[in-house]
Amino acid sequence: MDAERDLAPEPGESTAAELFLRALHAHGIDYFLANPGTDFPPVIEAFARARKSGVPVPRPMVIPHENTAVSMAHGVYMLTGRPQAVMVHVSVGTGNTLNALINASRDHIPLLLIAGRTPLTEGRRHGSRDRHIHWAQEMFDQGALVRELVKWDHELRTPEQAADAVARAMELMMASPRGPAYLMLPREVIGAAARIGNAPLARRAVPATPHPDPAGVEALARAILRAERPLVIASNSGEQPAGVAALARLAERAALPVVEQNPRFLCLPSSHAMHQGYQPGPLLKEADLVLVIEADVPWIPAQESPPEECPVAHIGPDPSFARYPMRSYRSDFAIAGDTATILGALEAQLAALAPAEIARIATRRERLTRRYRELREKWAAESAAAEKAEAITPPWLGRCLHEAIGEDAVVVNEYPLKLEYCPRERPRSYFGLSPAGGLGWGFGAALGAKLAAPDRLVVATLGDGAYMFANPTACHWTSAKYDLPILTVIFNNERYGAVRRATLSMYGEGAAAEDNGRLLADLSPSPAFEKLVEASGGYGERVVLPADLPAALARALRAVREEKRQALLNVICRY
Ligand SMILES: Cc1ncc(C[n+]2csc(CCOP(=O)(O)OP(=O)(O)O)c2C)c(N)n1
Repeated sequence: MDAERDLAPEPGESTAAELFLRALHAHGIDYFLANPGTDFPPVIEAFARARKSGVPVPRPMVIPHENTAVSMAHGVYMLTGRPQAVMVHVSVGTGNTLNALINASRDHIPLLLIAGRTPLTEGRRHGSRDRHIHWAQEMFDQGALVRELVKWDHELRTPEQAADAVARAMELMMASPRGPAYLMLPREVIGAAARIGNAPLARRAVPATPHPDPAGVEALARAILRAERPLVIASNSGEQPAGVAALARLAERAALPVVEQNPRFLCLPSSHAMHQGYQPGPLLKEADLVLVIEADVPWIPAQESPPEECPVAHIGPDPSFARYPMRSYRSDFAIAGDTATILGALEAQLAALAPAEIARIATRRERLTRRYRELREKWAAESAAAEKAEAITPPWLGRCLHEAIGEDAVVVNEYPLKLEYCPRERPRSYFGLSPAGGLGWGFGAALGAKLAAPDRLVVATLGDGAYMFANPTACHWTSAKYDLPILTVIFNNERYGAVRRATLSMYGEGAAAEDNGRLLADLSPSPAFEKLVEASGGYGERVVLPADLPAALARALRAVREEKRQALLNVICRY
C-alpha cells in the first residue's frame, strides 16, 4: 500500500466521519446544522453513505449563515432541552459563529460546535491540502478563537477517537452549569479509516447537579420567614418547566413577590397573583430580603439598589456567575444547585409555618394581590390609550399581538416586545435575548423553535436593527427550504433606539443631543422589509396606522397557520 495513502479506508471500512455521525445520533442529537467548506467532504460522504445504508444519523441541514445555524441550535434547545450540532468551515466559519456563540455561552445553552480544520499535510495523503486556501486557513490555535466561550475545545487527533470525542463533549457540555463545546476535525483524520477497536456509542452518564447544601437552604428559609418585605428577582429559572412550577409554589406558599428581570425564559406565569411585573422598582427600595434566582443583573446599582442592610441570596446552578470577570452584588446566601430542587427544598422548610407567620404572610398576600391588580389596570390603560395615538407604539403592538397569538404560541423576543402588554402564561412560551445581547439571534432562534415544535405558532419580535443583524435573506431562505413558517414582527422605528437612548442618557446636554441622538443611530430610509419575505415565497405587509394592526395580524397569521407560509409584518413604530 502507498505509505502516504495508508489512512484511506478500504472498501467496506468505516471512516472516522461515519463513526462520528453515528455517535452524534446515539447521543440524542437530532439536527446537524451545517455551513460547509472544503473541510467537509468526508462528512458529506459519510452522510451520503448513511442515506444509502439506512444507518441512523442526525438530519443534515444546510444553513446559509453560521450565526443563523448557531441561533437555531439555541432555539431547538430552548424548546426541548436537547443539545444540537452545528458544523462550520474551519477558522473563517468559526469566526462567523462568534456572536451567536457568545449568546449561547452566557445563557448556558449546550450545543456542539464542530469546525473542520484545514488539511494538515501538504503531500498526497488522503485528504491532504489540494486548494489554495488550505495554507492561509491554517491557524496556530484555532480553538483559541472560542476558548473563552466554550466549556471544552479539542482537536480530533486520531480517527479511532471520533465517537469518544462526541461522548466527552456531551458529558461536559451537559454538566451543570451547561454550555457549548467546540470540536475540530482535521480533514485527513475525519476522512481516515476508523480501524482500531469498536468504539462504543453508548451515552455516558452526565454528572448530576450537586444537591443544594441543606444548611444553606435551612438558613435561607429562616431568613424568608423573618422577612417582612422579601423580593424575588428571577431571569432564567424557567429554563426547565420544573423551575416555573417550583417558583409558582414557593411564591404562593410564602406570598413572595416575584419580579421577572429581563427574563430569557418565562419564570412565572404572568397571571400568578405574586407576579409583580418586570421592574424591581419600589419593591427593591423597601426590601428586607432579596432572593436572586438565576439573575445575572438583578438590578443596576447605578440606578437603584436595595437598602444597604438588606441581605441578598443568590441561587441557581451558577449563583456566582463564575465566568463574569466582575459582578459585585452583595451576597449573604449563595446556594448552588438545580433551581427547582432548591426552591422545592425551601418550600419544604416553609411548610410547617407557625400561626403568627401564617397571619403575617396572609397580610402580605393581600397587599401584593392588590398591587398585582393595580399594575394590570395601569398596563391595560396604557395600551388602550395607545390605540388612539397617531402612530403605532410598543404598548399597542404588544396588546394586539397578545390578543392575536394565543397562549400556546412561542414568542422569541429580541428586545422590543414589552411583556407588560403581551403577558405570557406557559413555560417555554417566551424566550428573550441572552444577557450578552448579541443581536441577530431572534430570527434564527425562532426558526430553531419551529423546527423543534412544528405544531406551535412561533413569533419572532425583532427591532429593525435586530432583523438586519440576522442576515434576513439566509433566515427567510431557511424558513422556506425547511418548511418552517413563522411570523416575524418588526418593530420598525427606523433607528437603533437603544444606541440613541444611551447617547442621550450620557450626553443629554451634549452636542449629540442637538439632533436628538440621531448620529450613528439613524436607520432611515428604511427598506421595504415586507418585500424581503416575498422573495422567499412568504406573506409580507407594511403596517402604519394603529387601527390597521389587528386585521394585518389576522392576515399574517392566516398565511402562517393555513397557507403554511412564513409571514412578516413591517410595523412602523414610534419609540
Ligand atoms: C451584534 C451586535 N452589534 C451591536 C450591538 C449594539 N446594539 C445594542 S442595541 C442596538 C440597536 C438595536 O436596534 P433595533 O433592533 O432596531 O432595536 P431598538 O433599539 O430600536 O428598539 C445595537 C446596535 C449589539 N447588541 N449586538
